[in-house]
Amino acid sequence: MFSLLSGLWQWLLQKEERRMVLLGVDNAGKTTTLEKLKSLFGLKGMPPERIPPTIGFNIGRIQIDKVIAVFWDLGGHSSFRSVWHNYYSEVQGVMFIVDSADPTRIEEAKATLVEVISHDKLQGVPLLCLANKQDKPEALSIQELSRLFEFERLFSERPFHVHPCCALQGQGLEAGVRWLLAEADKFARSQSNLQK
Ligand code: G3D
Repeated sequence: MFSLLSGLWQWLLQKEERRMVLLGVDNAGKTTTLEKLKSLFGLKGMPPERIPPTIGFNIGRIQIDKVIAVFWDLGGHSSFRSVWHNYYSEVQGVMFIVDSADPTRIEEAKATLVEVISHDKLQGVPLLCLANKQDKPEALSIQELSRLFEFERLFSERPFHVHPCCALQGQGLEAGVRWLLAEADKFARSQSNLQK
């Protein structure tokens, strides 16, 4: 009887886990986003002035309502991008960060994004594009970014959302991540139904 009750209790407390990769070219703001997300959801994030450039990768586990969201921030430098695909089969969501205020790297960011979404293992996986650094006066608007990235053409076959944010201050992050988590959850459930 005790083991039955204890099993039931553990089942009630058990939290589902959803895994997501945080991608984007270097300097887009991935690590700042991860650290800010940790502090928005009750963990101790690192202050922006102490964030070192990402060598290798960072992991963040955040509890959002009853779900544990695990974020893998894979380094964005071109030498790290070749290993991103090793993580694709494990994830239920992609968060792609763009520096909206750096027009010189938009083409590189777009080419990187196209390569990511073309990968077999990411077919149908929901994608959130965060248009970061919206606090900067020169930041491109969502409309301008959508035109340059051709989002409408690229994302007809998966859940996709582009959201403005300022990772430094945190604006826009919570709404964006909640959208992604809800879609990642739907995706995970559809995958587990397929396996039954
Ligand atoms: P990365 O992990 O994608 O390589 P980082 O990028 O998170 O290391 O951020 C790169 C730089 O962009 C950092 O500045 C960081 O403070 C800045 N940054 C990140 N998000 C924002 C934002 O929303 N607004 C502004 N204005 N800056 C941002 P430094 O000076 O440390 O290189």
